[in-house]
Amino acid sequence: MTTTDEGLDARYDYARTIALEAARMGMEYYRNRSGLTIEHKGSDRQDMVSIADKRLEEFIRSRLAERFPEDGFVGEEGGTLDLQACCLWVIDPIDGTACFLNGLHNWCVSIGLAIAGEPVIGVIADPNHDELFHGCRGRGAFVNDTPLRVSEATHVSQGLLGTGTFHKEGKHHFIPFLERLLAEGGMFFRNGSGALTTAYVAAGRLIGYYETHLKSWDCLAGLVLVKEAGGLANDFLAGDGLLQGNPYLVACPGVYAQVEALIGPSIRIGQPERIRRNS
Ligand code: 2AM
Ligand code: CA
Ligand code: CA
Ligand code: CA
Repeated sequence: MTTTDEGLDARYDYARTIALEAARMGMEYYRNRSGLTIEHKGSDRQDMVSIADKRLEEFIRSRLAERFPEDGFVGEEGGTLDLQACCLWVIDPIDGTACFLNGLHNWCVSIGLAIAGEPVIGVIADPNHDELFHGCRGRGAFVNDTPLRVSEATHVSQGLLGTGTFHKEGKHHFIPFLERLLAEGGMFFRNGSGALTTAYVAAGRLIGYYETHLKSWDCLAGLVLVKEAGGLANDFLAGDGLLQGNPYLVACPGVYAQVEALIGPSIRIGQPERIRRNS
């Protein structure tokens, strides 16, 4: 890692500023969403995008490039820039687009930073609930100014598990997984935003979160929060996870292994990274 503490501080501060600005822009579009033209990505009618996603990504990308021209960038709507850069921003301008376009409040702006391939900064701005989730490796994770801590649950029956799937990937595994979860006395939660669901795991509101497949812009920022809040995560960035995505599991330490067992061997979830706990 070549970035100094000063460089990290500057990026952490700036990411929070940009996320709040982008979230304010997002709210303008959200209030006027009836005027937005909705496009569909591919053949999945649930997979939507509008000019709001594209404009917010352009905004975030240009603001980052102004301040940190040497950094690389991966965004859901705009593709990639300089993947070899040591500091790589991984952003989702609107995570929860289907909610956004349907008038549901579960959407956010997600900005993550990986340094030398490791997630180190995570910022998730939820303007509908005035919540700014943020964390930086070794410095803890917070919602606004309140420190985050994962749940103390030791069994899936003791809380709610975030989960979800796409039509095209993993759907055959998903229903059997839900059946096993319910049989154990567990309960599922889906809000349509991978970033917010991950932030809720960090906050202890959910005991964990499993998706059959996520993209890095859905969860890289959130991974920092979960790790800093004492949670476990699978090796999501293994292989070509950064660009192609992977199965995804984050959970509090007390239920991680149980959820992994419920997922079963047909989905390769990978080893959890051992996470240091803040005291
Ligand atoms: P998005 O709103 O940025 O596209 C996990 O559910 C993630 O997948 C969400 O964060 C959401 O990100 C995306 N998503 C949800 N439903 C989807 C669908 N039907 N097709 C593609 N992406 C979807
Ligand atoms: Ca997303
Ligand atoms: Ca998105
Ligand atoms: Ca999308």
